[in-house]
Amino acid sequence: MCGIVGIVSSSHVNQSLYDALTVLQHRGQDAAGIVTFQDDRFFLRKDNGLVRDVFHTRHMHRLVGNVGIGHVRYPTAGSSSSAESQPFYVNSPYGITLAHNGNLTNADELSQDLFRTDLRHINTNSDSEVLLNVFAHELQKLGKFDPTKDEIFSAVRAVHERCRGAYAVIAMITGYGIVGFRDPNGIRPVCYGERTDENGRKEYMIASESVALSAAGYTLVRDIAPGEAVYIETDGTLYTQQCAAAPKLFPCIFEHVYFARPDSIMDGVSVYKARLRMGETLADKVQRERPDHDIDVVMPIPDTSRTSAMQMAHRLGLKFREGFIKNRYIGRTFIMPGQTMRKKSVRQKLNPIELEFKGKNVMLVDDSIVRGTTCEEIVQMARDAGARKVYFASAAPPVRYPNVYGIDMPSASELIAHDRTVDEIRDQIGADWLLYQDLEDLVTCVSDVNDNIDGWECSVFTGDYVTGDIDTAYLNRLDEARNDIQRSGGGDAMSGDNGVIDLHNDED
Ligand code: PIN
Repeated sequence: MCGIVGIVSSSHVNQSLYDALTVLQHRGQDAAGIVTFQDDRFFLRKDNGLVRDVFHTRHMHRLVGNVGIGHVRYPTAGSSSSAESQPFYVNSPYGITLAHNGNLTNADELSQDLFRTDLRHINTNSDSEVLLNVFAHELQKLGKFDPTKDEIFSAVRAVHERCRGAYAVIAMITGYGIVGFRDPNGIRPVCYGERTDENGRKEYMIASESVALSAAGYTLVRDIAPGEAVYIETDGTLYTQQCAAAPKLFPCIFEHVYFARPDSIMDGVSVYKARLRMGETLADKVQRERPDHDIDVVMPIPDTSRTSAMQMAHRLGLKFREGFIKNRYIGRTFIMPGQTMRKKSVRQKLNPIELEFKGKNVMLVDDSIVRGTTCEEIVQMARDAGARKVYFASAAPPVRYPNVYGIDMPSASELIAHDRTVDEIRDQIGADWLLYQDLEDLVTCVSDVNDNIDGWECSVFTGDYVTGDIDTAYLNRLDEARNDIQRSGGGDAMSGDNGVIDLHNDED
């Protein structure tokens, strides 16, 4: 998962891009980057790390210009090198940079086509570099010195024809402007907003989540429709066009479960409201399953589940208590992602308030159970703190299938719910009762707001992939690639570790 932003303004955009990336930091803490342009030159700074660590004053001073885009990256298997941080750049045509959230499901085939037919070299394992080169190639085919908006839209149309999977994209065409587009199923979110400067000139921001707009004083205009492109020229002129043959809106339901900030509105749906409803439907399930339950207190596992847990407690007429305190300053970590480290770090991240547990039957609420390792630790912590019985509720249904649309879900074998019944999972995590949200309930929680939503991308719960191109062979290949990367410890040809410097990056 990643966060993307693009701005066309009447003044320098460096600070606003930085602020927006900070607001979108929850979408990715692994790497960050900003590119701007002024007088036909672009300026790029990107590296691994949090936004506050990647950009220093000297970088910010160099990021001049009224147009720019930015990216924050979530760590995924095999994308840990700084060379794979975004935005990516190609020099021809025009000098294009691109920030992408999502995952192309046909990246391997496209990469081959780009190399053999389009004569383009891809230097990383990133599908975002593939996507950028497809877009660049389609623009180059037009062979024009000065691209018109219709030509830019026709290049996006060609991207939709060639690329499959999930992609919310913001590209910057040096000297011309920025273009934002969304895959024909609208799986990943992206919206745009506007504000007016003191001289009455319109300024625009495109971003993954509406919270980035509101925090910067932009008013949400709307989400970019599936398949649609928004092109904003350097002078602030905005054009939109539908570029897909048969667009459908199937947003990723997991954004509402976990990824998005609660103060965002996505495709018309308030994330906060959806999470409140998840708490209500969980409470109703408690009443259905155990009308004579003996829960004393409902507790969130901070932070995401807090909204649902609060509403669940309210609906059940029970006490809501903070049983675990999260260390806010654990964010910067030198520990590489991995199962053992993940387990160890739980106790550094969360600490129980014993008096809330002593002798009580506690209902712990989390947003989801993925690998189950965290839950196992947390259940044990609750027992160690003196709980009599430990119940566990997940605001999402069992996660049983890998995600192929840009959420870094482990391979099926690592998912605790894959090939396990709910009772088996309960025993595995050591809880006295395990309660999962029903999928129909989850869908209800995000529905009834926007008639344009054709359905929800729920593949991690159902194994049904909306793009229709995912089969067992694909998932097996994904698994193997993942294992290979984990065995080799990641890395690629342009990582700084190999002594090769990315020429376009504003290094230290
Ligand atoms: C964590 C949100 N949430 C907690 C992410 C843990 C699954 N995990 C998904 C639960 S926070 S596990 O609120 O953003 O801090 O099942 O893989 O162990």
